[in-house]
Amino acid sequence: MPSSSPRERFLAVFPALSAELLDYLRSEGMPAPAIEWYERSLAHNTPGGKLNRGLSVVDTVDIILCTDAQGKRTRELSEEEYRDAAVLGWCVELLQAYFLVADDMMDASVTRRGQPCWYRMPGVGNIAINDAFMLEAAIYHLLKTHFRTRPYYGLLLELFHDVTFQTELGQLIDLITAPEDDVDLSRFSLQKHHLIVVYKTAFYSFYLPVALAMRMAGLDDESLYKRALDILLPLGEYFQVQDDYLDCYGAPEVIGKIGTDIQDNKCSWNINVALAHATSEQRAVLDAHYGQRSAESEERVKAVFRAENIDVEKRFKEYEKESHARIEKMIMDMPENVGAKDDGSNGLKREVFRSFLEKVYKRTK
Ligand code: DMA
Ligand code: MG
Ligand code: MG
Ligand code: MG
Repeated sequence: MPSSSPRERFLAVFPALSAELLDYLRSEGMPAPAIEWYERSLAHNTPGGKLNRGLSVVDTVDIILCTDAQGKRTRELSEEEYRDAAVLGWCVELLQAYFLVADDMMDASVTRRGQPCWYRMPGVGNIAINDAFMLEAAIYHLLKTHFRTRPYYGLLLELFHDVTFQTELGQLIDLITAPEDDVDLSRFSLQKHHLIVVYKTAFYSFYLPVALAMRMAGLDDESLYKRALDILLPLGEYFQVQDDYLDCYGAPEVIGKIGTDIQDNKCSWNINVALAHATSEQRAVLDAHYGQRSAESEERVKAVFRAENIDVEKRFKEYEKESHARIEKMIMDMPENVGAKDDGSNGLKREVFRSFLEKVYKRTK
C-alpha cells in the first residue's frame, strides 16, 4: 500500500481489530446494546489522537528489521510483519485510551482530541470507569488471539503488565501531590516532578512501544533493553514537560484539550519554574490563586508566569533546546547498531531513537 501515508495504513488496521473485539462480545451472547456501546467507546477513545505511540512500534520494527546500520533500506516488512507490528501498536493506543478515559475523569477535564471527554458524552458519566477497564481488556484479548503461539508472548504480557503498573504509580503520585482542597506549593519540586512524569508518561509512551518492537524483532539481549530505557526515559520526561507547557500555552483548538493543570493544583513544570524564580509578592499571588477553581484565579497565576523575571515561555524554549541537544548527544554516543550479530543483523539501531526524538521536538500538539 505505498500510496497511503504511514498513518493511513496504520489506521486502516483498526476496523478489523474493533470487529474482532465485537465478535468476541457476540460469541459471549452479549445483547446488541452492549455491543453497540463497546463499539462507540472503542471508536471515540482509540483512534482519534496523534497515534505517535502506535506508529512508533511499526517504525521501530521497520528500522530494526529493514535497514542496515547506515540507515539504508534493505527490504520492506512483509504483510504479516506489518500486521503484527500494527496490532502491537494498536495495543499501545488501547492502553493510552484506557489511561486517558480515567485521567480525564480524575483531572475533571472537559475536552480531549477536540471532542468532549468520554465521561462527558451524553448518557456515559461513571459508566466510563467500566469502559476504561474494557479498553484495557481489549489489549489482552488481542495479544492472545494474535500472539499466543509466539515464543515471546509471555514477554509481551509482562511488558504490558509492568508498564501499566508503573503508569498507575505515576498517576497516584500525580494525584496525591495535587489535593483539591489543600493547596501547599511547598510540596512541589522539580525532583518530585521528575518522578511523576517518568512514571506517568515515559514508561508507557516511550519505552513500551520500542521494547515491544524489540521483542517482536527478536532482540533478546537484556542489556539492549536497559540501553533503550536510558534514552527513552529522558525523552519521555522531555515530552511530558512539553505537555505541561502546552497545557497553559498551547491553543486548545490545536492540542484538542482545554488545560486544567492550574485549577487542578498540579505539580507541573510551569509552576515549579515559577516557584524557583518568584519574588515574595509573586509567591503570595501563587499561594492564593494556584489550585483554585475559578477563571479569575487562573488568570492571576498566568500573569505571574508571564512576569519578566519568571517568563515561563522563555525558560521553556531554553529547556527545549537544551533537552534536544542533551538527548541527541546521548544518542550519538551510542554505537550505530549495538548488539548486532557478526553478520550485521538486527541490532538496536541508533536511528530508532533519532526518529523518536525528531517526532516530538518542537511539537505544538
Ligand atoms: C497524562 O498526564 C498521563 C496519563 C497516564 C494519561 P496528564 O493529565 O498531564 O495528561 P493530559 O494533559 O493529556 O490530560
Ligand atoms: Mg489529564
Ligand atoms: Mg492527569
Ligand atoms: Mg497534561
